[in-house]
Amino acid sequence: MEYKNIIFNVEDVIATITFNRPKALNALNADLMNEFACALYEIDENEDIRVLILTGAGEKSFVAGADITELATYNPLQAKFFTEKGQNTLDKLQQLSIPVIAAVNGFALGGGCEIALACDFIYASKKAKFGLPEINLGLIPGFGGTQRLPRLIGMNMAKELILTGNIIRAEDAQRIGLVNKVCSAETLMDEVIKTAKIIASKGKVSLCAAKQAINTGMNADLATGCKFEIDAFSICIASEDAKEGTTAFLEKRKADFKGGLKG
Ligand code: CO8
Repeated sequence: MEYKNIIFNVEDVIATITFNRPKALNALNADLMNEFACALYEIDENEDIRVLILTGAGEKSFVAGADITELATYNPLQAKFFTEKGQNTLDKLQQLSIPVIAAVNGFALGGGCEIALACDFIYASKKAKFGLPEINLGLIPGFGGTQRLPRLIGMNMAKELILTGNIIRAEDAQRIGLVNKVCSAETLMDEVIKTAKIIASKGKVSLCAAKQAINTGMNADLATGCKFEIDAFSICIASEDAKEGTTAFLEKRKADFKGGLKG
């Protein structure tokens, strides 16, 4: 597919999707969402990709939310269709077998914040701002924000952000557990790539298993989560990567994981 509203780049084993409508602060219109969904399927098909990074084009914004010019024209049926479609895409993002890092370089508002919430973790530049300001439009979050935000930062903190529509700075987002690391604007991508490379150097089977075990456990009771962990651990032990990792330790050398899900 030819991408016009995102830039999809793969370098070595790290893929980057850059939301690319800088004049509209990378707001999510229907075309961009379709391209984003296609890119996620492309990534899923590519066994060589180990980590995905999401970021925004321009200096000002990650994603400033759904495109309000489109949103303003929707009737209830269209709103249902587009929220369902958007939620399916963010579910796909969350369930992607590889780890996903959001590099939030500016505004992450509404749907933009919800995309970041569906990533595995968030690094932000000092210039980043987070919020779910839909309440100011007479709306509520529609891409999973009412569900993922309380799971991440706790119910009361999420209620305050969603009910006030307040926009918070990166440092405050880090303080409440929304953001893992705050960097200068100049070093954000270097820091994200550094972490992506550390993750990419691990075995793919164990990366996928760890992510799936955490995701499954967060939506289940402790016993179910632990049971899933037993099964996932048992699958890891049979992989080439586990043979290499344990042998390398015993031979006192650095493991060289070849990766691949067939491993
Ligand atoms: N949609 C469309 N255009 C936008 C958006 C947006 N979300 N955000 C910014 N823009 C446009 C502006 O209209 C402006 O365009 P133009 O230059 O043609 O006038 C350009 O981007 C630059 O924006 P500003 O001049 O406003 O820049 P400022 O620095 O003054 O302000 C803000 C930046 C604070 C980010 C401001 O633009 C703003 O408040 N934007 C809207 C943020 C918002 O409310 N986001 C939530 C949207 S709703 C949502 O995301 C729901 C998700 C689920 C929906 C599911 C249904 C499908």
